[in-house]
Amino acid sequence: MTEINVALIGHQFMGKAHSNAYRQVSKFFPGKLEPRLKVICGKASKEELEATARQFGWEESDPDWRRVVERKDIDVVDISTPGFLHHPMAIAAAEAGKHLICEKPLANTLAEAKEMLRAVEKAGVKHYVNFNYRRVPAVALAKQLIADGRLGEIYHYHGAYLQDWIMDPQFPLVWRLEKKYAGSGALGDIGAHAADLAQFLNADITEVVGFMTTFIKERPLVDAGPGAWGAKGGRGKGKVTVDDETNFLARFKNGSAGVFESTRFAGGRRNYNTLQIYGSKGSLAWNFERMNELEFFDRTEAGAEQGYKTILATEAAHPYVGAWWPPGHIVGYEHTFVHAIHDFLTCLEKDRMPTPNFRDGVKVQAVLDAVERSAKSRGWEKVKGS
Ligand code: SOE
Repeated sequence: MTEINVALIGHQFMGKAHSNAYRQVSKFFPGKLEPRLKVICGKASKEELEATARQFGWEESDPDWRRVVERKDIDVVDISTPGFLHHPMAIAAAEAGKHLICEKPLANTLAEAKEMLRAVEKAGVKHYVNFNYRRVPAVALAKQLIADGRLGEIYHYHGAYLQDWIMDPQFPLVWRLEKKYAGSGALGDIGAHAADLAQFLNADITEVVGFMTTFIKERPLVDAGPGAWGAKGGRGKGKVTVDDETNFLARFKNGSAGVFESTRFAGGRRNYNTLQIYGSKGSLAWNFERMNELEFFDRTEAGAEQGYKTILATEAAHPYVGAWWPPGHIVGYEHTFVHAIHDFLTCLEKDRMPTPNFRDGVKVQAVLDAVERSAKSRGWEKVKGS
């Protein structure tokens, strides 16, 4: 067993999900490499950071990320921070020769994403961007069915990722609602997942036309404490500078047509990440809120038997699930992070490049960039890739 020393930057939601994955991976996916939780960084008081380190089993904590990425004893740097920090942290870590894991979207702009890709390729390190929904077993099964030709020629791809967590006008101005921290709103946060899944399952997106809406244009300022980015003290309201929703149409390289929607104003949809794919021989549908189920319509079946069937993707033959539980014992959101860390460690062990990596991250960023250009030009825009 060889230990891989990890430094995690980010101690909130994603920091907790990644910490859990590092703790679990070797228990369920034992391999030659085992992550060692060396140090956690974050924007927090010393006490809060130390408490998070103890809670999730990190050996040390350090508020100074620049000091940490330079440490000689660190092999992997995991960037789980708000988007505006991805670029400086990834460049510094790559220049220090560290393998990189970075939360999605890769960056806040296409230019930043391209610089990050150049830095990791120049450094010759492994790099992964955490579009974790690719590692839902039902989605990995969908990929297998498509690769086996079970859908035939693809005509349509629909990607709708709906949430509702900021519908209350009293919800404060957090960092995700400010462009300088998040880059964009629904588009970059959840539309990025929809774009990555589409390019993973179907084909590259070549051109788009879209529009973006901000329904609530200012929100209460709150002091969310030392651990939160974007927190503003005092009273009054601040301007929302990102989209609350984005819709766009897309053309794919394989000639199929795409429809995309990402919003945080779909009441009742808590994390409703969905896709539908329609081909000449079959169709697929998937909804994260029923993440273990894949709807499959086989158009080649005899007429009387034609219809959607629900595949419960928990059989040992389905990707990843055999490492967890017997058939029917479903898995959850946190398992996708464990699958990602397992695959990343396997790539380190076998000297392979993980997927999706920063090159895939740039391809998603190029789609987001084209959508934002279209929202301004009000016309079709080409996706300017890597
Ligand atoms: C908020 O929209 C969020 O936490 C996203 O940032 C994650 O990528 C998604 O998995 C869940 O929702």
